[in-house]
Formats: sequence, structure tokens, C-alpha cells
Amino acid sequence: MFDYGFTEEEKMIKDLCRQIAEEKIRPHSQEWDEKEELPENILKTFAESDLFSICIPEQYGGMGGGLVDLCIATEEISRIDGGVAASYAASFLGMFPILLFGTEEQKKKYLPEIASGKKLAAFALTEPEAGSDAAAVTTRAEKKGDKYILNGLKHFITNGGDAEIYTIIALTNKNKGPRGISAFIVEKGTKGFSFGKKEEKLGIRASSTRELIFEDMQVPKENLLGGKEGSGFIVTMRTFDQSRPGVAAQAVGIAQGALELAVSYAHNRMQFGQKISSFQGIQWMLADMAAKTEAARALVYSVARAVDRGEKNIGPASAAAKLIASDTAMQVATDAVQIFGGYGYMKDYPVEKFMRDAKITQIYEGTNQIQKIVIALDLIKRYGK
Ligand code: COS
Repeated sequence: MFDYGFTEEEKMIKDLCRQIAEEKIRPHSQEWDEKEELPENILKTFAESDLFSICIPEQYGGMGGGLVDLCIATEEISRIDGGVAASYAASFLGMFPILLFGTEEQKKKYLPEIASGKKLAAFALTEPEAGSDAAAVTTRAEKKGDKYILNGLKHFITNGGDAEIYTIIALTNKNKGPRGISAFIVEKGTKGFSFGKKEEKLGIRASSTRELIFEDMQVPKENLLGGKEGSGFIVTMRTFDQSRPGVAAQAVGIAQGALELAVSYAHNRMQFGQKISSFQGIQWMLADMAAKTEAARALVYSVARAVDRGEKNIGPASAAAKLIASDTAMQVATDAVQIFGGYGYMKDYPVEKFMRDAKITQIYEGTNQIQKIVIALDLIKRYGK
């Protein structure tokens, strides 16, 4: 791996996350995947190591770092377990709307709790009929006096049930299209807020995915994000602009983990009287896997740096990072299973999990087909004369 000009602080985060992942996650990864559980211990370890404070400004209890730090941490955790990384990164997905659009009071109230790791966050947009079509949400929020009353259902929510703080997207005016959507900060335990089915998933199984149910849920008007109705769609799009490089970093970590397993296996597996790593066919596969992973990594960190520099119109680049990195992860993990041969297909070996975990990175926070739409619409805007 190249240096990427990481600062001393960034290198420290990388080393710390690698150590935590190797010592505290690797020994349990298979068990957590099988049982579909994420023990609180590991979240506590992240909290004690200040990993939830990455990306959050110092005045709100954070370390004041940027997206590069978050990508480094997410990549390192994913190199061992993409499911644990999903829960970790999803807390930032719930946090970004508050950081980007919250009022000063909202930031002061919620960001320190998230930064300390005392409270996990989650982002709730998706509904049974609103996935790629983000503007099609039907969860309603009606203003009554000094409260909003929310009714509806969200599904496929990462950290659903485990998180204490939720950013929820709901309709405040159904006649205004994307401009009739608003965002709310809602705490677990709010009257009328309950959890439905926990999903059983193909991959990232350590991480919880649940339905959220709102039945006359009463949300104080102070919890309307940014204090303004109608900004929910832009909140969602700008949040994804920030969070998609994190999914891309998760994908790079999964690709790296699968690649390392494949090299090690190829170097030990004897067939036809020699190590299979001595066959050029295997060497070419490994070289392709390594080159693609490095290319994806280079894109992820250059986009994350651009976000940290405050560059505008970052959406298409974020989409490109997620598109390239997730397709790379899927291909590299599939090739890693191929190199393991029959053993790769068996659960006794860790590599099949990487293939299962890779798949979601092509789907969540916008399918890769949606990323292509984001990229294409930008191209047309700029060059479609
Ligand atoms: N930043 C700021 N504004 C943005 C934006 C961005 N990244 N993307 C869109 N907007 C604005 C547009 O400029 C437009 O504003 P005007 O009405 O002033 O022109 C408004 O938002 C509506 O945009 P658009 O017409 O493009 O909306 P669409 O409904 O056609 O949405 C896509 C387009 C497909 C890009 C959007 O629906 C999307 O990203 N979907 C994927 C959602 C997703 O990721 N779901 C998975 C959830 S898993 S957590």
C-alpha cells in the first residue's frame, strides 16, 4: 500500500484501528457473523479509543478530524469484519445530517453524546416503497401545536434498535415533491416509536438491520432538523455525498482482507507438487486483485481529502468512489473464493464471508446504478451543450 501522505495523526488512527481489529474483532468475527450479533464490548472499545469522535468538531466533543480519518478507521475495521464496520460507519451516517444541517442547540445537544460513543446513531430514509426513489417516502409528519406527529414505517435501517439517536426523513407537505420532505432527530424511547422485524441478512451480519415503526409518535418541534421544514431531501443528498466515501472505504477494506487471505492460502496450498502461488495463472489473478484494490483506495482517499478541503459539488466524485470501490470489493472477494477453490465455499474458512459482506456495498446508500445516475446527470449538466 502507498503512503497517501497520511499525517502522523492519521497513521496513529490506522495503527490503532488495525490493532483493535486484529485483537478484538478477528477472534470473534465468525461467531458474530453466525449469531448475527454485535456485542456491546466492541462498541465500548471503539468509544474508549475515541473512534466515534472522529470527524466531529472539537467544540462538540469530537477530535476535530475529517472524512479521511473516518475512511481510515472504516477501512481497517472492514479488513477484518465488514459487519462491525457497517454498524460503526452507520452511526456517522446518522450523525452527518446533524453536523451539516443542525441548529447550534441541536449540535450541542446530540453531537457530544455521539462523539463519546455513549449513544449510537442511525439514519432512516428507506421505506418499503422508497429506496432508490428517495423522494417517494410516505412517512408523514403533521405539525400539531409545538409537536410533530409522525406516522409510518422505515425498513432496512442499519443500527435500528441499537441506536439511541435517529435522523428520520418524513413528509411534511405531500404536495411539494422533494421540497415537502423534512428531517427530524428522534430519540429511542420516544412515545409511539417501536421496532419491528430484525432482518436476517446475507452479509454484514454482525450489524443489526431493523424496521422502525412510528404510531402517533410525538416529536418536539425543536427536533425538526435545522428548524426548517422542506430541507429533508437536500439533507439526504448532502449526507450521502459525505457518507458514500465511507462505504467505499468499507469496500476497500473488504477487498484488502480478501486479498490477504487469498495470497496466504495460495502460498501454502500445494497442488501438482508445488505451491499454487508459483503458477502464473494464480499470480495474475492476485496481481489484478491487488492493482484494482489500490486504484479504488487511491480514489477513496483523494475524494475524502477533497471533502475535507471543503470542495463543492462533491456528489459525483463520492458516487464514483462508491461505485468503483464496491465493484472492486465484489470482484476481489469472488476471486479470493475462487483461489481457495472448494475450501473457499465452506464456512470453515473465513473467505466466503468477505464475498457475502462485499455485496451490500454495491447496494446500500444508493445502488451502483443510482451512483451512475448521479455521475451521468453531472456530466450532462457540465458538458451537455
Ligand atoms: N446536493 C444538493 N442538492 C441536490 C443534490 C446534492 N447532492 N442532489 C440533488 N439535489 C437537489 C436537486 O438540485 C434538486 O433541486 P431543485 O429542485 O432546486 O432543482 C432537488 O435536489 C431534487 O433533485 P432531483 O430532481 O435530481 O431528484 P430525484 O428524485 O430525481 O433524485 C437521485 C435523484 C436518483 C439522485 C436521488 O433520488 C437519489 O440519490 N436516490 C438514491 C437514494 C438512496 O441512496 N437510497 C438508499 C438509501 S440506503 S441509506
